[in-house]
Amino acid sequence: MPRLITVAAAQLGPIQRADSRGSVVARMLKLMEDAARERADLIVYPELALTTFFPRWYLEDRSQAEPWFESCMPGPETLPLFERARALGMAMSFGYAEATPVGQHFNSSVLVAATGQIVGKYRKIHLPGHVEHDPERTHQHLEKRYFEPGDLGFPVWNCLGGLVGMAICNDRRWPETWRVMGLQGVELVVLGFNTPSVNSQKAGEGLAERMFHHRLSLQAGAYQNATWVVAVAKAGVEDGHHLMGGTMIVDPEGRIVAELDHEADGLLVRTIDLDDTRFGKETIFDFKRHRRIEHYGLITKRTGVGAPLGKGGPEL
Ligand code: ING
Repeated sequence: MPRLITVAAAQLGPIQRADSRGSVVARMLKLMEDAARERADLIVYPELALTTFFPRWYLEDRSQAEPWFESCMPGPETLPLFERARALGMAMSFGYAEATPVGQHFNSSVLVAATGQIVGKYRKIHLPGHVEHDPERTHQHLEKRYFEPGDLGFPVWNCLGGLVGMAICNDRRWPETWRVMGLQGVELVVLGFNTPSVNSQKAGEGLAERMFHHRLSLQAGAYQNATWVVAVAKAGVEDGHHLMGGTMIVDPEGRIVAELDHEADGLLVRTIDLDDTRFGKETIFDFKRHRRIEHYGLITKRTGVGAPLGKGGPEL
């Protein structure tokens, strides 16, 4: 019996620094109505979906970034999203900047059931970029200045009749992200991203290379863990800074089954069968049968590169 769910990847075009949250929520609600017309069970929005990608701006006084953060979820400006999604019987996921009551700051995402209840929260673990202003860079990428590394791990939740996990942007570049969810049996990973189309430290690396690494990361993660992936961009030019598109749906064999080819607000809707993950999980990536954890110790013992293990001669 197939386990079908209709997913809507809801790409957002650019959000300018001067744009109000209300104007962004209105755009998100329009996409939700469009998704409802296509009978979507789940709508997925990008990373930092409520604001411009503010980590590009250096603020001497970090407290000046507070207006970009949500101190409660839902809050007065995001409640309409929860209420409409519940009325439409649609689950949703979106990214936002989270300020906690005890003064922590995370790049977070929520998974909300069709009942309107938050079933899961994820806090971005792999934060790219830097803390202080870097004059060597063509543009700043200050996620390490404004956010702390996530402290919730990479959980997977029972939702929509399957096992759903979340990741955010840079997380997709790290195989550990995928494998930890794979070891929980994940069947669908939803992932928002805001990816600058140029490398601030490598002038020659432009959109084509960025898109290649984006696809490579998603396809590898999907294939090596036999999971569906819905990856959703915030795209376009924000205050002169270009974010790439690349909203796409990847199947458990690592194939890109659908992709948006523009950088505006837009939907990509597909009905996927979570049972399509079974073959990979029961054969080539039957982790219980094939993995050899006795040889993987370095992965959790070492953070950075250390001494090679080879003794410089035949090991036997
Ligand atoms: N953005 C980028 C991303 O990982 C980046 C940062 C781009 C890091 C390219 C390394 C290479 O897609 C976010 N928000 O993580």
